[in-house]
Amino acid sequence: MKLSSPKTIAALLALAVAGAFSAHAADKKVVVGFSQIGAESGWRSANTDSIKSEAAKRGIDLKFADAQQKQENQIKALRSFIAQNVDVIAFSPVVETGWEPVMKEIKKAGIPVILSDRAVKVTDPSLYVTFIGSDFVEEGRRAGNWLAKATGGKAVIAELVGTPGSAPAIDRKKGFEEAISKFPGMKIVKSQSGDFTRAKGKEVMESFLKSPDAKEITALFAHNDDMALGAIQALEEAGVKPGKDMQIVSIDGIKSAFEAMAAGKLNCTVECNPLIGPQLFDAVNAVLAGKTLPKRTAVQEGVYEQSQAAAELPNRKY
Ligand code: GZL
Repeated sequence: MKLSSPKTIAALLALAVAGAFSAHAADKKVVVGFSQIGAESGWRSANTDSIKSEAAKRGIDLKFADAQQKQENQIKALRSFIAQNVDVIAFSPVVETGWEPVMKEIKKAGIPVILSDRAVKVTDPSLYVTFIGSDFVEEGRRAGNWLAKATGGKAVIAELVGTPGSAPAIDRKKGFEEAISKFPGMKIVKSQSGDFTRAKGKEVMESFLKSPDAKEITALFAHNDDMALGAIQALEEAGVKPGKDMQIVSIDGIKSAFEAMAAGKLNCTVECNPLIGPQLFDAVNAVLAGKTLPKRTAVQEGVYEQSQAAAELPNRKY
């Protein structure tokens, strides 16, 4: 092909222009819009820290919006990200449903979506590229299996449920009930939402303790550590020894849960890893590089009980 021919020059020109306007010219900062649920728990704060610090480390321009646990605030934030024409949108959906319309608007704007921490129920899976988060059903199963082992399959259980309609609340309950269904001597006699907060967890536990059959309760399953810690406070104020008079199992694995286990007030916490910032921005880079991603990116986590608490405490990053 002759370099001076008009055809060659046109081709070379087109290549040069394409390079200049490539999806991401090397010098342009990647802009990510992130809608976070709120700051309702120690887990959530650690999750936010992980996302913000990783974005800063990678020089990402992060537009961060805190929704104070309200879906309408998340939807407003998502629409503002469309208006700002960010490169990628990521969010942690406070509940599973009600996202289809705004996610269709995002798709129409040609902006890829990554789900962080919690999943959504949509009819069209092409509305998001990947979901990075834990297997909440397995977390519930692990909590149920631990309690069955600790109580010899006999427990009258009170349950503090997470945010109604949220993926972790629905799935942790499902996994826990599946695990204890194998033991006729284990039954849930009280179940109410504490909305994943310490304050509500305390309030609901106080109401459980006022009920006529309170004395029958031998175990507590809390969908997160913050509600368990609130319940522990309520138990102590009522003269009940948490971790001794009542076996308590919760989920998240935050530092305060390890401190409560070391003090003998909590019996087990099932880890739910909030430190997904690195995985999130790896996915952002992959999406912008045009790579295909698995629909689901799992997060690794374990189970910790009292005997391990003191040794594990110094290693806890959140
Ligand atoms: C779980 C996360 C839950 C935590 C709570 O991935 O969505 O929300 O378990 C938090 O502590 O509020």
